Amino acid sequence: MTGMPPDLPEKAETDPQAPVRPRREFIRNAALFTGTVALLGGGLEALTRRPGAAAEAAPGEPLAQARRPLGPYDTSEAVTPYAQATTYNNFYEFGTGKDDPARLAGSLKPRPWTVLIDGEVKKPVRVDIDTLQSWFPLEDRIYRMRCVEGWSMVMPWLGFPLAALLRRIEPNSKAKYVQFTALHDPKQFPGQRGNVLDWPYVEGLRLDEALHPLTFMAVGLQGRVLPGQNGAPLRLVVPWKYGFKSIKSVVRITLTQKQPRTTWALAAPDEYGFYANVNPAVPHPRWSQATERRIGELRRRPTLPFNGYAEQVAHLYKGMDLRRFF
Ligand SMILES: Nc1nc2c(c(=O)[nH]1)N[C@H]1C(S)=C(S)[C@@H](COP(=O)(O)O)O[C@H]1N2
Ligand SMILES: [Mo]
Repeated sequence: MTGMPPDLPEKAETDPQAPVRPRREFIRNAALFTGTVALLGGGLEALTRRPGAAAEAAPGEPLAQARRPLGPYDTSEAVTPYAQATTYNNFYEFGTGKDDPARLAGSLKPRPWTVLIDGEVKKPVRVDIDTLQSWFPLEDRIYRMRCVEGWSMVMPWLGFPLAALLRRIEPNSKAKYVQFTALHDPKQFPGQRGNVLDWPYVEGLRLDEALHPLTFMAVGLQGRVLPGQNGAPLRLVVPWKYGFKSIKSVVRITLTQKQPRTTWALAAPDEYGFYANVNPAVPHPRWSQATERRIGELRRRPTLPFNGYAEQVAHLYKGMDLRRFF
């Protein structure tokens, strides 16, 4: 599928020669701009430390409310309003339009849901999502999210570090990578009735990336149960990589010896790589990565190396040619 433009860039925003953004879009953005209020300062409203709480609530329903100071992994930047974070999405299993996921997410049934954890591990397991969630205290993390298309958001996730799960299932000495597989079910995912991508969506990380404390498995967003359009009931979040690495609706986590195949690298190998670390110095072959538009803002802002997480993660890539490992 070489002719197919993967991760369609927002033409009007990334390509200076594209037609001027439709007026409708402009008005929407202006409204967002004035509506963007920092939810932080005193702390984030939301989140629960009660294991299993997310399982009892319906999607979009508030979880137990709590306030807390910002943690070491949180950004203090203004959180993207929930209405935007849940209506402007990439989730090709529902379709390629930004509004397809929110419109069609009702067909996804996040319960019951089983996750298989297997491969090079000492304790493979097939586990129900509610049981899996109950193994860990739920934490929250306010992360930047940067899509390779050139837009970004600030997302308050609720979930647990992937490292906690990996410690529990114990990778063996052959394990070098982690592969993630999303649900493949055209009955629940209308977009899978076509072949815009090879299904199921797959992603992967090197084991040390997977074990990094920033690498997160989300089950909630902004204090609510994760909505279908954001990857219910379980999605990966890797904040220093382009958004496509953060695979949604995960059903399988497999430890492997070899570098796993990943959906976008398969779809367009000259445009997307396995590592996909956010890097403003390396343009996508068809557009620059130097700047981004934070959803809700009018002006573009500079994109930061590793999406602003260089201090925490740059050491993972010492000695690697970062241009090559896009
Ligand atoms: N299974 C699956 N996961 C996916 C995608 C997808 O199409 N299918 N899109 C990715 C892309 S390109 C981005 S930018 C993020 C968007 O996450 P969000 O909609 O929660 O902001 O999800 C990623 N995870
Ligand atoms: Mo993306």
